[in-house]
Amino acid sequence: MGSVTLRYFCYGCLFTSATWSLLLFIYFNLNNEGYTFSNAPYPGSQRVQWRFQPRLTKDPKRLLESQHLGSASDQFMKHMPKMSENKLALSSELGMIFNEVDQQIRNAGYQKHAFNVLISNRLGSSRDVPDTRDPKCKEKSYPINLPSASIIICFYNEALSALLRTVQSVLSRSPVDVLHEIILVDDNSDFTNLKGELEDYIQKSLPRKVRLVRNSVREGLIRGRMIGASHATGDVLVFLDSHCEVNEMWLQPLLAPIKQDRKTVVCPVIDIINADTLIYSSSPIVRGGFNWGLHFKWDPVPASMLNGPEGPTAAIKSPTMAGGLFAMNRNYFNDLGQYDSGMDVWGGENLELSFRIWMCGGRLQIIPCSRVGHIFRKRRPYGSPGGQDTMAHNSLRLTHVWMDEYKLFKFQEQYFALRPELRVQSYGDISERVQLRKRLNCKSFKWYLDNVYPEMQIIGPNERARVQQPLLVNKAVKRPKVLERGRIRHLQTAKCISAQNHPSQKAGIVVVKECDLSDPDQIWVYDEEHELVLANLLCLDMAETRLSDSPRLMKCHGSGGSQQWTLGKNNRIYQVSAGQCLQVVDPADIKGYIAIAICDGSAAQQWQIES
Ligand code: UD2
Ligand code: MN
Repeated sequence: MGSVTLRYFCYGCLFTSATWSLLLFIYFNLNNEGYTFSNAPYPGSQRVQWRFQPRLTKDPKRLLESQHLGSASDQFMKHMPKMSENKLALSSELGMIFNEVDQQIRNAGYQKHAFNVLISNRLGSSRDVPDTRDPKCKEKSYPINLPSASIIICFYNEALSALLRTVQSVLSRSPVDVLHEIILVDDNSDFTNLKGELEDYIQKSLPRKVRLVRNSVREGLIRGRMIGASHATGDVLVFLDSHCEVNEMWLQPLLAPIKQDRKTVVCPVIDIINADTLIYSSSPIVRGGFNWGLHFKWDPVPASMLNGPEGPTAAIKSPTMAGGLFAMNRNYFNDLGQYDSGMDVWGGENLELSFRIWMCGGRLQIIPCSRVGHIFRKRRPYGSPGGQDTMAHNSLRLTHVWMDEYKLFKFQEQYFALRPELRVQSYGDISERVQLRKRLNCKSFKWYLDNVYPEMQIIGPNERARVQQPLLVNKAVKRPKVLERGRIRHLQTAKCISAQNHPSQKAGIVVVKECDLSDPDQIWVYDEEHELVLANLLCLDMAETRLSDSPRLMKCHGSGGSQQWTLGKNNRIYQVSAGQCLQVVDPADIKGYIAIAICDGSAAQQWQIES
């Protein structure tokens, strides 16, 4: 009797544990597929809101599309040491140089593209980006029957990984039924991977709605976009640069106002993708203006526009657009005269189109609930085929067509004073554009200034322009929070990082010296901006163009880059924008020189912060 009870008891246990195992198995599997922690912050990105996001979409069509991503990122990952995708995303050291190949990719990338291509390649063809929209945007709803969109991306010698990320971000963050097509226009690039490899990728990994058009000669971005537009069949044209990443729900807020009024042209807010770190961060809400040198600039938004009933989600009337990112009804684009095809390569087309929109009966808006990131580079990595200054050529054309009497006493006066040779430079035939202006019955430039851009002060020849707002710079007002405080000891030599001379001396280099526990001038602060501040005075800084120099002390600038360090694994101190690690040059040398070098985990590269 006893043994029977025992037997049934054992069966019971077995059954219960099998049920539990099954339940646990189901739980973990579902969980795996459901949510992963994405958007791990890089150093310096603390101001950005990070969030949990479903990694796999429930929409089968989009699921199919997202499965294609794997192969391309694998290819970009081939120089990466073995790390799981998740670890990589969580790593704050995405730019770390591990070997000569990495160094080469990084150097060639800066030379050819003027941004960190090593990081771009490691990110691969897709990643999550922080949702930078105002929370109120998430409460907005949009009509179901939105016009269909043709996305036009014209590129010249773009880094393949950046181009593919642009395309993949559009594919994964646009509603399938609204996204009519993506037209890539190759403006006769020279780089070989933009030929076969790109074609292969499009064929094998992208849906049919992505098409590639090749220009047989370099046309420049203006005629290039017109060629793209001539192939498009969607209701609305959406232009993007080839190094963008669109954000969550970016498209609907652009299409809705165009659906309501075909003559409304809209721009998203252009978020910042840092050229050195590829960190995606939010831009303040600003609008487009210009100065009399015909350079585009950002202006603050008049407070009255932000305090309306729609609050921070309201469309903002903008006198001009930056140029790269905007949406416009396709027929309206054609009716309004597309672009001036006499303009070459780069520059001025954005102001020309902005003036034309406003003066010929349309309007231009910035839509704060639509956000698109753009890699802002410090220089343009290409020239024009004949070496001409195309910005000057294009500006001459636009001033003669659109600026009436202002071209004489504003633009010419200011511009020609600095560039007298332009007085005699020919700018080609503008008669067609002048006729277009007549045919469209456009208003005067004075009307535009009075009604659209009254903030543009009429400045006399000897008056100086009003102080302008800085461009897209997020400056820290408060000092960032301290994470650690103490001496930084080099483990191998047991010496501490100190100023070679005095810690208040700007541009003075740092070296290792005997640690002196009573010396406050050896105390470093490591803060949440990833700055290393010595004696509460200056920041540890790397001259960006001369990586072979010693690290030095400079005024803290609060914008990362040359002053951004991470205290990483293996006791290393990693310079984020250089992708290298801090080391003592020669442990035996009493001069104690410090430099940055490829991170090899050696004893010379090991440090500890001691409070
Ligand atoms: C800004 C605009 C850009 C354009 C320009 C003025 C933004 C974010 N960007 O400069 O779109 O309006 O001002 O002209 O507002 N490209 C070609 N062929 C060329 C040269 C460039 O296809 O001969 C492509 C290039 O690969 C890129 C796009 O045109 O995708 C814009 O060029 P950019 O990124 O060098 O211009 P950017 O952002 O400095
Ligand atoms: Mn650009």
